[in-house]
Amino acid sequence: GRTFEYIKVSTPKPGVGFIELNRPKALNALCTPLILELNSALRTFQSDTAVGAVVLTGSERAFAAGADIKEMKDLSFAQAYGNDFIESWSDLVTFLKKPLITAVNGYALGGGCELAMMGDIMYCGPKAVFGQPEIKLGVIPGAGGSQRLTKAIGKSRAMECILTGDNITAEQAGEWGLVAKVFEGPQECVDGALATAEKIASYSQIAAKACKEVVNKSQDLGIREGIEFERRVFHGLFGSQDQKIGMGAFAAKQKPEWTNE
Ligand code: CO8
Repeated sequence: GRTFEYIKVSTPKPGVGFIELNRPKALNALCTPLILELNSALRTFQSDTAVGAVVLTGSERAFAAGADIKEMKDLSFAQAYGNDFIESWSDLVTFLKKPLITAVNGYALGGGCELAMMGDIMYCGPKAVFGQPEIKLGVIPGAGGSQRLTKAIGKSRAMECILTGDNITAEQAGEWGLVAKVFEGPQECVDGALATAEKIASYSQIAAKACKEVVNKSQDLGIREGIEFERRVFHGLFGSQDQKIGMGAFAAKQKPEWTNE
């Protein structure tokens, strides 16, 4: 495969794509070339039929300490708006149809917190630190933080975090449901993410894709429309081979052999 400068890419378990942010000198600050590499790796995993789920992590010290402040400090409004600065970030969530687990250790600040929240499932280690410190730089979250953090932990807590720039601890993240699980150590967190990804990848990719799609719809639709959407997708799955295989295997007391069709 391709070699990257700012990320490490591997497939450590069956069906699992693994990306480690690797810009240690800048605490994985998200410079444009890093984001382009990340997009490229995710695109490759998206089209690789052997990959059923993806894990994204950083280092023990930092998931990512934010967008690269040195890169953006001299941007003018015309450059930021005119060139749609950071618009390519949103690619990350819109094109990846496979489940993405983000495993956070150390700093996940600003754009780093926003990137972590783009994960379908978030896990963290005991020393994870989440925050949206943009107000200290004279700006605001720019890659979805105000929306995703508010959905995740509620308005009052999100306002407090975003208006003060104060950090959220791993313990708070666990209590408030920002993350699905807080692990005992950084390695346990990454291993836990890989194990969950392996489990997801052992199922029909068609079913996993549909699960992700319907849960994500709950973020955009009202409850009645969301339930109708879910039912249509559920009905649609009766057109898949994997529905016949999965239910047939249950009835025959056998293990299903998915075809992803
Ligand atoms: N950008 C650029 N360089 C960074 C960043 C960053 N976000 N964070 C850390 N670095 C660099 C430091 O400059 C330093 O480099 P050098 O050794 O050359 O001086 C190196 O990483 C190590 O950092 P520190 O020496 O500061 O390490 P400490 O352990 O003392 O502190 C902190 C760690 C607390 C994480 C500290 O580095 C810090 O506060 N970093 C900035 C955090 C921050 O403000 N993040 C938000 C950035 S704004 C943002 O993300 C907006 C998102 C909007 C959308 C996306 C736009 C692209």
